[in-house]
Amino acid sequence: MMSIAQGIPDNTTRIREEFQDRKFGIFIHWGIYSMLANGEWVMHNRSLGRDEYAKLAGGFFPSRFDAREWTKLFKEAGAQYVTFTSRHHDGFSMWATKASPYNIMEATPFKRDIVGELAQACQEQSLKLHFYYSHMDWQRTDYPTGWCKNCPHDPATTDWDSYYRFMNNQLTELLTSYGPIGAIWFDGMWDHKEKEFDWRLEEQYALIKRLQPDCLIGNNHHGSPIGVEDFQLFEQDLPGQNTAGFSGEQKVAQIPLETCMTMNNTWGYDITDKAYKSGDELIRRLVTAAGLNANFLLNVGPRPDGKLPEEAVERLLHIGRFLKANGESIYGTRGGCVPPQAWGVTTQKGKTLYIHILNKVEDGQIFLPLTGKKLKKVSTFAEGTRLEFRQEKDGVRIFLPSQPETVDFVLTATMK
Ligand code: FHN
Repeated sequence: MMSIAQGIPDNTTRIREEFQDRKFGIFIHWGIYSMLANGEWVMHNRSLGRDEYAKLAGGFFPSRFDAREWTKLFKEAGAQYVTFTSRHHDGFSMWATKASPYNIMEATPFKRDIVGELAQACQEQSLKLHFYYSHMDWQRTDYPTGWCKNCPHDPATTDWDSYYRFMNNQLTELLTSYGPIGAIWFDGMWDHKEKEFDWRLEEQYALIKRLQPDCLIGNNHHGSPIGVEDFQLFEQDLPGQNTAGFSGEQKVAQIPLETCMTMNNTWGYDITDKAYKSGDELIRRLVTAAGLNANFLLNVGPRPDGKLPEEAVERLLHIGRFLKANGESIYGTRGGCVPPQAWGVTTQKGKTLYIHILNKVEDGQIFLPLTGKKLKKVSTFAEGTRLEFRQEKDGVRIFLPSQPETVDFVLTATMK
């Protein structure tokens, strides 16, 4: 149902808020590229021809894949949703698609519907399932080649209408075969930087909303949100930053936000990439994202045998322990009314302000620029110990006990 006044579906506020409440998700980059153990761009980066690359599928047999083991771990990590690469830029589909034989059932000896198994396992753990779906395709000959020219397409076979139909058929399958889907997460549109290229998003987005009105749409086009997109994406950066160079000119929009990030430097499995951020560092990013009103989508790149790298498992369990103890100050919150400070960030739920002290405070006190608001009570979140505070002209000064050696020293403040 559309609200005529606004031209956006009536359920929009509800589904966006539910998404914001979930706060923490797991991104999974997995495909036949994992066999080459050099990231998900290996086909492009090593200039592998499409025919040669496609032969990898014949050897894809992830004998240790167990969707239930994954989702049990994600749940233990405190995640509330999972975003899975149904089809990445290499064009290989990880489900039983009828739109192309280049898929897990027909092109591999594995012959198990990985998306189907994951959908089932997510449902069992009450994890929302989101689908990553690449707009760009390095394999299909009807895809009009853009900026990524490693697999040049023959102009004679390029056929945008056919490719567009193919994508919509696949999206229809994904949205009609695997139960309720939380979001479609597009990527790769930046392959066509020329303004006149028309991706016909309006029609595609309408199809998604028609098939599943509660399905959110996000698009990693590295620009400001377009049309009915429900959430804005930031890759390897927190909202407002552009250290990784993917955020371009986009300004932080007034819709839900999501930061996606790798644990090491690569999305797909890379056997040499051991540059993992520490568990504490990942917690800091998650908490900072929450303070900036954003969800945090943390990536894992499963190995070709279907197991998750041990480094990833260890970090997920570490985050899980933190969220078990401190989840109340993260889930269901929004960025707090105090903007990020040198000492950390705040999150908020109604009149409760959660103060996350992420950095060492030298003089035993922190100042909250809280104009026009007064505090009733401040205590430590873990023990509930009452703390002294002083209302000043421009805010509130809180006097801290000795700072514990934890990554996030959480305080709870009640506002009047
Ligand atoms: O090219 C992809 C990349 O492989 C990965 O999927 C990331 C995830 O945000 N997005 C693209 C780069 O923007």
